[in-house]
Amino acid sequence: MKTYSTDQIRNIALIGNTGSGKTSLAESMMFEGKVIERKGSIEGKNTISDYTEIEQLNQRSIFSTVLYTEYMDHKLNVIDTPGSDDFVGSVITSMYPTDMVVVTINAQYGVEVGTEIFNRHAERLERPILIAVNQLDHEKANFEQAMDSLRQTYGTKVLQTQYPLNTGSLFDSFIDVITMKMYKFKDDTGIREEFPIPAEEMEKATALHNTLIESAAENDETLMEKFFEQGSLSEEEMRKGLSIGVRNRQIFPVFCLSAKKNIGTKRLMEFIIKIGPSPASTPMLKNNSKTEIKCDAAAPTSLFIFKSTVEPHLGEINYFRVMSGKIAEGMDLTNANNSTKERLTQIFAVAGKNRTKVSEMVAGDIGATVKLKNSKTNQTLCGPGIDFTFEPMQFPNPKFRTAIKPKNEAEVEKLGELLNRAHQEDPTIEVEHSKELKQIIISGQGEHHLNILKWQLTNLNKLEVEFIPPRIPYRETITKIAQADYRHKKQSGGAGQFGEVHLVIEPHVEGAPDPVKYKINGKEINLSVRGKEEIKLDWGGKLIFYNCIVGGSIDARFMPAILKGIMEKMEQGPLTGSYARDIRVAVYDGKMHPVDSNEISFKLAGRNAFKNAFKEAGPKIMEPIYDVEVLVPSDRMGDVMSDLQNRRAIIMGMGSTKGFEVINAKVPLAELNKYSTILSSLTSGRATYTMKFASYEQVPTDVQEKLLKAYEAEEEEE
Ligand SMILES: Nc1nc2c(ncn2[C@@H]2O[C@H](COP(=O)(O)OP(=O)(O)OP(=O)(O)O)[C@@H](O)[C@H]2O)c(=O)[nH]1
Ligand SMILES: [Mg+2]
Repeated sequence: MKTYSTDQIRNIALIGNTGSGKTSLAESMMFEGKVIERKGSIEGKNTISDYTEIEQLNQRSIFSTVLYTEYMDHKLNVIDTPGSDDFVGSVITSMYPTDMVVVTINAQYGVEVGTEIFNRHAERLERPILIAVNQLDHEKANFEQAMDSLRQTYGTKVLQTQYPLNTGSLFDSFIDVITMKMYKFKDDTGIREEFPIPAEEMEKATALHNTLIESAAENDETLMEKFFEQGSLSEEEMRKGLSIGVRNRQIFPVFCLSAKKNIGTKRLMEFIIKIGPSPASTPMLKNNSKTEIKCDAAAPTSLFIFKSTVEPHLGEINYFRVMSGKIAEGMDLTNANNSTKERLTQIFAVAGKNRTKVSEMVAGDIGATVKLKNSKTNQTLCGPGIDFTFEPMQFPNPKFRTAIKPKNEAEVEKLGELLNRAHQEDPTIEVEHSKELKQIIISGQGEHHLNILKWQLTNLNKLEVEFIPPRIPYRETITKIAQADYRHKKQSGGAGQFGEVHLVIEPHVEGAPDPVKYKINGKEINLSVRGKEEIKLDWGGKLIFYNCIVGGSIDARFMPAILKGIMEKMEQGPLTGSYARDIRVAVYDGKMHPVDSNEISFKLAGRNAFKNAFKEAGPKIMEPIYDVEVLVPSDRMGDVMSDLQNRRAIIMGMGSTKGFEVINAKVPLAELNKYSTILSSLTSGRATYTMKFASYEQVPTDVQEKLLKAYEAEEEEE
């Protein structure tokens, strides 16, 4: 393959609802660019993009696939993405290295929930948008209805550049109002004939053409002046205006397509090449000193790795975008995130599982390499003279969690390694080896997402695993003041043990003054604070420890042991064994024995005094509460609301955006188990949500009772 210069490269990501035809469109593009000789199909399980076994089994994309095609002396890098919200991670990693997204719309349904979800990410990443209304050959295709839904979602930015002359199984021609021609296609060969616009279409085509010229003019002052003077623009001026409008996200042009019959693919590619942004013209990732690195082939070399995976028989493969400069086979680079020296022993242009070796690549191009020692997704490789990293890609919070264990206990280490790798390949899979819950917790974007992981572990890694309900990380705290004394005494042969601790505990409130005096059960306890330790707990909240010993009733050297005993109980709370938080303790008196007192004795005395006081101090279980935002079509609002109310949700607000209702609520994590699956079935997959940890709150009394009973039963079992 020849080396393409920066301005001969275009990078696009195909995004859209599942089933809209992204993979089929990619296939059609590869076919038109002659990267493949024969066009595969989803049903034939032979597309170049969906080449993995699991994708062919499911007949849908699960991973993003890097592809390219060559057309009009340009290299078009195309990343095909999955359309299910469960795989949003791959959609995001595909948008970062590309300069524009092509949103595919199923002409039967118009804008769908997936369109909406991924559009939000495109908006956040400020990616220009082209819209491909696909499947116009489908019997139920309805172009006008699809256009209406597009206008509802994207507003006046939607700009029609084409319209079909017939839809359904006979679909074979459309009018293009940029070139002002009619294109007619033969069978599904992609071969097209050009005709003048038929007389009966002239009025409609001219009106759309004029709208298009006006929109093009609006993006540039000189063009606007020209337009007012002459009432029109030359073809070149129109292209310039469109190009600016597309790049600035002011214009979202719409194209007519049948990926299946190869209709419209070439016109779409021509537009991308002639009008779409070149890699040098769009703002890219910023580096760690917040400067935007210009996509300039003459600058020093930098690469950003946006995807790492393991391919059978090949090992780890890293996909990158050349952010600046040039790379050549054999080049030495440094990983700026971890200082590892890396060599690009081979560089590939990639089309699915087919890799073509190339000798060099310039800024803006997308490729892959193998055999890097210590580099992965989100890291930057730099050539001589520079040393910076690009800002890492951001992913949404997980929304489905489960505990996982190997069927065979002995394989727990292997599971750990494989999960670690899964996270590296897909950063939206999060893994936590929870000491607290005594479980391995994995989280992802949905049940389907994690079931795919399970399938891979079982079938590709030959590791049988089970999903079990995840425990909830409860916390314990107290609500009032309590006092306790505890004497630890042991006299069984040899040296004895003796320690006695008197303490008061009370809820910790941020900013409260140090305690001076307590009145408990009519008894007054005066304190004089000698020492204060403020411990920020790893699991959230604080423990404040006051040393208020006067007159040497306990030696200062025993205080750390007392604190240690208390910390042991903080780590395994007296109610349910969960972590305790937000408590302050004042140790104000005690007793020592001249011979038998030692650290162990005081640790035990401190621990038990704390435990006894805790039980008297109105102890409460706290549970994690999440901020949940649900995006739901209006007609399903009622079902979703009443389901939320059954989950102890507190509704914080409601609103609507672009045809969807938005519900904001606070919901206990314990009630969110499998929520993504349930929401999906309540709304036929048309709703989505995000969740984010908000705070710990006390559980209601009935829930506390249940938890206490469950813990007792568990203790007895052990
Ligand atoms: N009639 C018709 N069917 C199409 C067309 N494009 C795709 N399809 C069919 O629609 C289904 C989904 O196509 P895909 O290309 O897998 O859609 P996708 O957007 O990649 O879907 P995901 O990978 O699940 O996100 C398949 O059965 C295709 O054969 C088209 O232009 N016309
Ligand atoms: Mg697909």
